[in-house]
Amino acid sequence: MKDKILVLGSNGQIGTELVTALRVTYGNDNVVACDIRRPDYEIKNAGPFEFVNVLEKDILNTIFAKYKPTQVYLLAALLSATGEQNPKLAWDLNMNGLLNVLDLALVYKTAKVYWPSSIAVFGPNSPKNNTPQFCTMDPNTVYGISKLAGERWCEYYHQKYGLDVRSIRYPGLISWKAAPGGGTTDYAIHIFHEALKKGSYASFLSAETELPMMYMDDAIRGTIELMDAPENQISIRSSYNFGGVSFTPEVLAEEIKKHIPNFKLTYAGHDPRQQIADSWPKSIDDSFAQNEWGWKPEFDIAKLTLDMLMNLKK
Ligand code: AKB
Repeated sequence: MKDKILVLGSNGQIGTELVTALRVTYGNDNVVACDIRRPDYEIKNAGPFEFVNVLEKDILNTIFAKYKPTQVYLLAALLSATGEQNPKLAWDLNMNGLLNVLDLALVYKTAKVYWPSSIAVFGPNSPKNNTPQFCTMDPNTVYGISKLAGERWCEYYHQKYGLDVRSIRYPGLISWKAAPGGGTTDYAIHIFHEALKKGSYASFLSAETELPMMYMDDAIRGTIELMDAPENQISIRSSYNFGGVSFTPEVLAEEIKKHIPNFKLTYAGHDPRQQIADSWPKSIDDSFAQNEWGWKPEFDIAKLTLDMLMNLKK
């Protein structure tokens, strides 16, 4: 059967790049971009686009009926920082959006569903260094709580109904094509824009705050590799730990200085995102992803810094 793919939340930081990558493999007409906002010119003109709010189940149903997707990627979500500004909306979107998609995937016999989780599922009592796949998880943001609950739902739909649902716990994602979506890790994108524009950046996280990060090229490749992996290589149906690099604002600033020698990092002062960052891991043990479906990141801090600066300069 020919693949037909829905990407729900296609206009966001991940969706923008995922749609393009999937269209290269599956053909423009077979990847349907869906969002509540009008997409940019490139996405809209390359292939099909539908206005969809994942909370409107009837409309979502008509989209499933129209395309009968073999794969669905659900990316629509509120992230950690914006989630704290509107906790009820974050819970509603992150949870009911997922449940609507899982239900419709069963009705329309969708072969595979992808749903992203996050390092936000960990909390203040999770181990901070090399955080393992299985450990204490006590998230204290509504985003983290919704991601942890979502992971349990994914595993439940797999165990109870046999749905082939796959997931990754993304670290902070660094990219230049689309704007970041309101997360705690967004400083690692703003810093590049400001370095080129002003030669300085006032960070909302303290200089020594270490967090797991990943370049978007790695994240897109890893996501598609997980979706392409044979079913018998996937033992985890909640969500896989997924490692890239780990660094602090200070270490990233040092790397930027190799290209912009006068670059200055300052601290913007108290920000609620610091508390969120302090509750998250510093680094991730992703040995399940490595051993089961061969995950290996390609971008270290030097390579991603060079690529960000080169592309943003253009
Ligand atoms: C955020 O900061 O909220 C996201 C994430 C780590 O899931 N980038």
